[in-house]
Amino acid sequence: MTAGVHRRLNALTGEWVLVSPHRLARPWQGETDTAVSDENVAHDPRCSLCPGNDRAAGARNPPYATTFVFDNDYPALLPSAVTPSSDGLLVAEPETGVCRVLCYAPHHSLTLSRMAPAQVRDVVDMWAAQFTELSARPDIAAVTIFENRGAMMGASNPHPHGQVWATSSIPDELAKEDTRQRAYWDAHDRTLLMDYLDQELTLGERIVLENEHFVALVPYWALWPFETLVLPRRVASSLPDLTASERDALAALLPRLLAGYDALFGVSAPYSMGWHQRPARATDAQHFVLHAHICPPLVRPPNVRKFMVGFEMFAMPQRDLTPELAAERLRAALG
Ligand code: H2U
Ligand code: ZN
Repeated sequence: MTAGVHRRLNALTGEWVLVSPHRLARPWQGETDTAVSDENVAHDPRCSLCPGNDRAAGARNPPYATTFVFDNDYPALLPSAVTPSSDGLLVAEPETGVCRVLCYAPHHSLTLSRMAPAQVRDVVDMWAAQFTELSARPDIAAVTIFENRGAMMGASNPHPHGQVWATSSIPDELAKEDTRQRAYWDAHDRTLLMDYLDQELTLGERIVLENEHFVALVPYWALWPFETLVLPRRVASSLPDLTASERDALAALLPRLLAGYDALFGVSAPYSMGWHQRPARATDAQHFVLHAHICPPLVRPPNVRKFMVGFEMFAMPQRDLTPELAAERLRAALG
């Protein structure tokens, strides 16, 4: 059935993606084994995230040795609430929250893809600590941890860093996934993402990388050409739920996967990565499995990007390369 044009259901969101494999009849001309050339600067005196440097708004970073978290100097969310307003169809609600910048390492050019697992473990622990702290606050409903990597994805700085935005409401993307997972639990007494993972592990064709506790796969419903989903093998609804050995497994899998992207594209791969964890105030989260979405914008190495325009903006997402082929190419790049 999946040889011709078809649409696939995103089981996590309930949305559809159009798949047009025949448009890829043209041969693949990309290199898959180009050496990754990237600058290697340990400390950039002009970088606002390097240890010891002044930031744009005047604060100075400490001489940090592992990870470093600071409140975003230009936060999109503020602690103070405005008054709600409602005038017919013109509805506005207050949104409060916290935005922080998460520096992964002191080294200015060390991407996650090139970090040792022990360093990535520090990053995993930092992410988990942010979730623990922020999700415990009475004014926070959701904690979104993400990373924009590379100029193509709008990152303002090559220094390895991500962000956390904690909001007083549950953002739509998380709300959709939470609702779908809860509905599946209510209907089947089973966990949607664990059933999905079982099915994928049985089929194998979309699995990219796996270890004792984590699996990376190109989801059946992937929107971006080489999008992956990183999943634990058991129900854990937030990063703090992970045991030490699960955190180590994640810290081993993540840089390998990202290095696979670097090898596939022949450049330090641009991407956006986002963690979905249970809503902060969830008292029952047995239905929710934490996961990361990693979405590189590239369709072909080294720099041909997939544009989410016309039909995607006004109708639905569409892709040519099948998720199965994308997984095959990523596996090949991983060697
Ligand atoms: P991006 O690279 O994804 O844009 O994230 C960098 C964030 O760092 C961005 O939100 C913040 C920007 O506001 N920032 C500071 O808070 N202080 C600075 O001195 C530079 C950048
Ligand atoms: Zn730097």
